[in-house]
Amino acid sequence: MAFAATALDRFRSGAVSFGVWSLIPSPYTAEVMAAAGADFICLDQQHGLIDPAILPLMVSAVIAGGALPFVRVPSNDAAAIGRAFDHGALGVIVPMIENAGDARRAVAACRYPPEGTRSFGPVRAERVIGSADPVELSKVICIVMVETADGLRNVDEIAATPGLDGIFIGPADLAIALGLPPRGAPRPQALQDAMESIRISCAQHEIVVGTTASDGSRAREAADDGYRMITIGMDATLLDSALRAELAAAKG
Ligand code: 3PY
Ligand code: MG
Repeated sequence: MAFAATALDRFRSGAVSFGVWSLIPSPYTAEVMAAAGADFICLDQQHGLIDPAILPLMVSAVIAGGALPFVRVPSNDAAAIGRAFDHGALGVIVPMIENAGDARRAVAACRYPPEGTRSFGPVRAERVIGSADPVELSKVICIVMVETADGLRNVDEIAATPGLDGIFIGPADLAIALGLPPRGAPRPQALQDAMESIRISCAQHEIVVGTTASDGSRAREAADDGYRMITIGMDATLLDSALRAELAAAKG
Protein backbone atom coordinates (compact mmCIF):
# COMPACT_ATOMS: atom_id res chain seq x y z
CA MET A 1 0.00 0.00 0.00
CA ALA A 2 1.38 3.42 -0.95
CA PHE A 3 0.63 4.85 2.51
CA ALA A 4 2.96 2.43 4.32
CA ALA A 5 5.87 2.98 1.94
CA THR A 6 5.47 6.77 2.04
CA ALA A 7 5.16 6.91 5.85
CA LEU A 8 8.14 4.58 6.37
CA ASP A 9 10.25 6.57 3.88
CA ARG A 10 9.36 9.82 5.61
CA PHE A 11 10.30 8.42 9.04
CA ARG A 12 13.64 7.19 7.72
CA SER A 13 14.35 10.40 5.75
CA GLY A 14 15.77 12.32 8.70
CA ALA A 15 12.62 14.40 9.17
CA VAL A 16 11.50 15.10 12.74
CA SER A 17 8.35 13.17 13.73
CA PHE A 18 5.97 14.37 16.43
CA GLY A 19 3.64 11.82 17.98
CA VAL A 20 1.22 11.04 20.79
CA TRP A 21 1.02 8.13 23.23
CA SER A 22 -2.28 6.35 23.10
CA LEU A 23 -3.37 4.70 26.35
CA ILE A 24 -7.13 4.79 25.81
CA PRO A 25 -8.41 1.62 24.11
CA SER A 26 -10.44 3.38 21.43
CA PRO A 27 -10.02 3.31 17.63
CA TYR A 28 -11.95 6.57 17.45
CA THR A 29 -9.59 8.37 19.85
CA ALA A 30 -6.63 7.04 17.86
CA GLU A 31 -8.10 8.26 14.58
CA VAL A 32 -8.86 11.71 16.00
CA MET A 33 -5.26 12.09 17.23
CA ALA A 34 -3.82 10.93 13.92
CA ALA A 35 -6.10 13.19 11.90
CA ALA A 36 -5.14 16.15 14.11
CA GLY A 37 -1.74 16.00 12.42
CA ALA A 38 0.39 13.69 14.55
CA ASP A 39 3.13 12.05 12.49
CA PHE A 40 2.93 8.88 14.55
CA ILE A 41 0.73 7.40 17.25
CA CYS A 42 2.24 5.02 19.76
CA LEU A 43 -0.30 2.45 20.92
CA ASP A 44 0.95 1.64 24.40
CA GLN A 45 0.59 -1.97 25.48
CA GLN A 46 3.14 -1.60 28.29
CA HIS A 47 1.28 0.92 30.45
CA GLY A 48 -1.82 1.66 28.38
CA LEU A 49 -5.14 -0.18 28.39
CA ILE A 50 -4.79 -1.50 24.84
CA ASP A 51 -5.30 -5.24 24.67
CA PRO A 52 -4.49 -7.52 21.71
CA ALA A 53 -8.14 -7.65 20.55
CA ILE A 54 -8.48 -3.91 20.01
CA LEU A 55 -4.96 -3.35 18.69
CA PRO A 56 -5.70 -4.17 15.00
CA LEU A 57 -8.71 -1.83 15.03
CA MET A 58 -6.60 0.97 16.49
CA VAL A 59 -3.82 0.38 13.96
CA SER A 60 -6.39 0.75 11.15
CA ALA A 61 -7.75 3.91 12.74
CA VAL A 62 -4.28 5.47 13.00
CA ILE A 63 -3.66 4.72 9.33
CA ALA A 64 -7.10 6.12 8.41
CA GLY A 65 -6.10 9.31 10.23
CA GLY A 66 -2.87 9.48 8.22
CA ALA A 67 -0.25 8.72 10.91
CA LEU A 68 2.39 6.01 11.30
CA PRO A 69 1.19 3.31 13.73
CA PHE A 70 3.75 2.28 16.37
CA VAL A 71 3.11 -0.23 19.13
CA ARG A 72 4.98 -0.13 22.42
CA VAL A 73 4.98 -3.81 23.25
CA PRO A 74 4.73 -4.88 26.93
CA SER A 75 8.26 -6.28 26.99
CA ASN A 76 11.06 -7.59 24.78
CA ASP A 77 8.95 -10.55 23.77
CA ALA A 78 9.27 -11.95 20.24
CA ALA A 79 5.65 -13.14 20.21
CA ALA A 80 4.28 -9.70 21.16
CA ILE A 81 6.54 -7.97 18.62
CA GLY A 82 5.58 -10.35 15.81
CA ARG A 83 1.88 -10.03 16.61
CA ALA A 84 2.04 -6.21 16.59
CA PHE A 85 3.52 -6.35 13.08
CA ASP A 86 1.16 -9.10 11.91
CA HIS A 87 -1.73 -6.88 12.96
CA GLY A 88 -0.48 -3.97 10.86
CA ALA A 89 1.85 -1.91 13.03
CA LEU A 90 4.65 -0.31 11.02
CA GLY A 91 6.97 0.15 13.98
CA VAL A 92 7.57 -1.20 17.47
CA ILE A 93 9.04 0.44 20.55
CA VAL A 94 10.57 -2.18 22.84
CA PRO A 95 10.93 -1.09 26.49
CA MET A 96 13.66 -1.65 29.09
CA ILE A 97 16.55 -2.71 26.83
CA GLU A 98 19.67 -3.27 28.94
CA ASN A 99 22.45 -4.43 26.59
CA ALA A 100 23.46 -5.49 23.08
CA GLY A 101 21.97 -8.97 23.52
CA ASP A 102 18.57 -7.51 24.37
CA ALA A 103 18.77 -5.16 21.39
CA ARG A 104 19.77 -7.97 19.02
CA ARG A 105 16.81 -10.07 20.18
CA ALA A 106 14.42 -7.13 19.63
CA VAL A 107 15.74 -6.51 16.11
CA ALA A 108 15.63 -10.25 15.31
CA ALA A 109 11.97 -10.38 16.37
CA CYS A 110 11.21 -7.77 13.67
CA ARG A 111 12.84 -9.65 10.75
CA TYR A 112 12.34 -13.07 9.17
CA PRO A 113 15.05 -15.73 8.99
CA PRO A 114 17.89 -15.84 8.15
CA GLU A 115 18.37 -12.32 9.64
CA GLY A 116 15.77 -12.72 12.35
CA THR A 117 13.38 -14.96 14.24
CA ARG A 118 9.94 -13.66 13.18
CA SER A 119 7.34 -16.29 12.32
CA PHE A 120 5.33 -15.87 9.11
CA GLY A 121 1.64 -15.01 9.40
CA PRO A 122 1.08 -11.42 8.20
CA VAL A 123 -2.69 -11.64 8.68
CA ARG A 124 -3.22 -7.88 8.33
CA ALA A 125 0.30 -6.74 7.51
CA GLU A 126 0.12 -8.05 3.95
CA ARG A 127 -2.70 -5.61 3.21
CA VAL A 128 -1.17 -2.68 5.15
CA ILE A 129 2.22 -3.17 3.46
CA GLY A 130 0.74 -4.37 0.19
CA SER A 131 2.90 -7.48 -0.05
CA ALA A 132 3.34 -10.89 1.54
CA ASP A 133 7.03 -10.95 0.60
CA PRO A 134 9.08 -11.39 3.80
CA VAL A 135 11.62 -8.85 2.50
CA GLU A 136 8.91 -6.19 2.12
CA LEU A 137 7.26 -7.12 5.44
CA SER A 138 10.63 -6.70 7.17
CA LYS A 139 10.89 -3.02 6.20
CA VAL A 140 9.21 -2.09 9.48
CA ILE A 141 10.82 0.06 12.17
CA CYS A 142 12.54 -1.27 15.29
CA ILE A 143 13.08 1.22 18.11
CA VAL A 144 14.35 0.14 21.54
CA MET A 145 14.06 2.05 24.78
CA VAL A 146 17.01 2.97 26.98
CA GLU A 147 15.68 3.83 30.41
CA THR A 148 17.59 1.77 32.98
CA ALA A 149 21.00 2.07 34.66
CA ASP A 150 22.39 -0.86 32.65
CA GLY A 151 20.89 0.47 29.43
CA LEU A 152 22.55 3.83 30.04
CA ARG A 153 25.89 2.17 30.79
CA ASN A 154 25.65 -0.02 27.67
CA VAL A 155 24.14 2.55 25.32
CA ASP A 156 27.02 2.45 22.84
CA GLU A 157 26.78 -1.30 22.28
CA ILE A 158 22.98 -1.01 22.02
CA ALA A 159 23.21 1.82 19.47
CA ALA A 160 25.68 -0.24 17.41
CA THR A 161 23.16 -3.08 16.89
CA PRO A 162 22.83 -3.88 13.17
CA GLY A 163 19.31 -3.26 11.87
CA LEU A 164 18.27 -1.07 14.78
CA ASP A 165 16.45 2.09 13.64
CA GLY A 166 16.69 4.07 16.83
CA ILE A 167 16.64 4.50 20.58
CA PHE A 168 13.74 6.07 22.43
CA ILE A 169 14.70 7.43 25.85
CA GLY A 170 12.19 6.88 28.65
CA PRO A 171 12.88 9.86 30.94
CA ALA A 172 10.61 8.66 33.75
CA ASP A 173 12.24 5.27 34.20
CA LEU A 174 15.68 6.75 33.56
CA ALA A 175 15.06 9.34 36.29
CA ILE A 176 14.15 6.58 38.75
CA ALA A 177 17.30 4.67 37.73
CA LEU A 178 19.28 7.81 38.63
CA GLY A 179 17.53 8.17 42.01
CA LEU A 180 15.41 11.09 40.80
CA PRO A 181 11.63 11.65 40.72
CA PRO A 182 9.99 10.32 37.51
CA ARG A 183 8.06 13.50 36.73
CA GLY A 184 8.61 17.25 36.78
CA ALA A 185 9.89 20.05 34.60
CA PRO A 186 12.50 21.24 34.05
CA ARG A 187 14.27 17.91 34.14
CA PRO A 188 17.09 17.70 36.73
CA GLN A 189 20.60 18.30 35.35
CA ALA A 190 21.73 14.71 36.02
CA LEU A 191 18.82 13.42 33.92
CA GLN A 192 19.51 15.92 31.15
CA ASP A 193 23.18 14.86 31.13
CA ALA A 194 22.25 11.17 30.89
CA MET A 195 19.81 11.91 28.06
CA GLU A 196 22.42 13.93 26.24
CA SER A 197 24.93 11.07 26.41
CA ILE A 198 22.33 8.75 24.85
CA ARG A 199 21.50 11.34 22.17
CA ILE A 200 25.19 11.70 21.28
CA SER A 201 25.63 7.93 21.07
CA CYS A 202 22.68 7.72 18.65
CA ALA A 203 24.14 10.54 16.54
CA GLN A 204 27.49 8.74 16.39
CA HIS A 205 25.81 5.55 15.21
CA GLU A 206 23.50 7.46 12.82
CA ILE A 207 20.27 6.12 14.28
CA VAL A 208 17.11 7.95 15.31
CA VAL A 209 16.89 9.29 18.85
CA GLY A 210 13.52 9.89 20.44
CA THR A 211 12.02 10.88 23.73
CA THR A 212 8.92 12.23 25.42
CA ALA A 213 8.04 15.88 25.94
CA SER A 214 5.35 17.16 28.25
CA ASP A 215 3.89 19.58 25.69
CA GLY A 216 4.30 20.98 22.19
CA SER A 217 6.75 23.75 23.04
CA ARG A 218 9.05 21.35 24.92
CA ALA A 219 8.74 18.96 21.97
CA ARG A 220 9.90 21.80 19.69
CA GLU A 221 12.90 22.39 21.98
CA ALA A 222 13.72 18.66 21.86
CA ALA A 223 13.62 18.78 18.04
CA ASP A 224 15.96 21.78 18.07
CA ASP A 225 18.26 19.79 20.39
CA GLY A 226 18.50 17.00 17.78
CA TYR A 227 15.74 14.57 18.77
CA ARG A 228 14.00 13.05 15.78
CA MET A 229 11.01 11.21 17.29
CA ILE A 230 9.18 13.11 19.98
CA THR A 231 5.88 12.55 21.75
CA ILE A 232 4.02 15.71 22.75
CA GLY A 233 1.80 14.04 25.34
CA MET A 234 -0.66 11.23 26.02
CA ASP A 235 -4.32 10.99 25.08
CA ALA A 236 -5.49 10.60 28.69
CA THR A 237 -3.49 13.55 30.05
CA LEU A 238 -4.37 15.80 27.10
CA LEU A 239 -8.05 15.02 27.65
CA ASP A 240 -7.67 15.58 31.38
CA SER A 241 -5.98 18.98 31.04
CA ALA A 242 -8.39 20.23 28.36
CA LEU A 243 -11.38 19.19 30.48
CA ARG A 244 -9.97 20.77 33.64
CA ALA A 245 -9.32 24.06 31.83
CA GLU A 246 -12.84 24.19 30.35
CA LEU A 247 -14.48 23.16 33.61
CA ALA A 248 -12.48 25.79 35.50
CA ALA A 249 -13.57 28.42 32.95
CA ALA A 250 -17.19 27.30 33.28
CA LYS A 251 -17.24 27.05 37.05
CA GLY A 252 -15.12 30.15 37.60
C1 3PY B 1 9.46 6.57 30.43
O1 3PY B 1 9.55 7.81 30.51
O2 3PY B 1 9.99 5.78 31.22
C2 3PY B 1 8.69 6.01 29.34
O3 3PY B 1 8.64 4.80 29.22
C3 3PY B 1 7.96 6.93 28.43
O4 3PY B 1 6.65 6.52 28.29
MG1 MG C 1 9.50 3.70 30.72
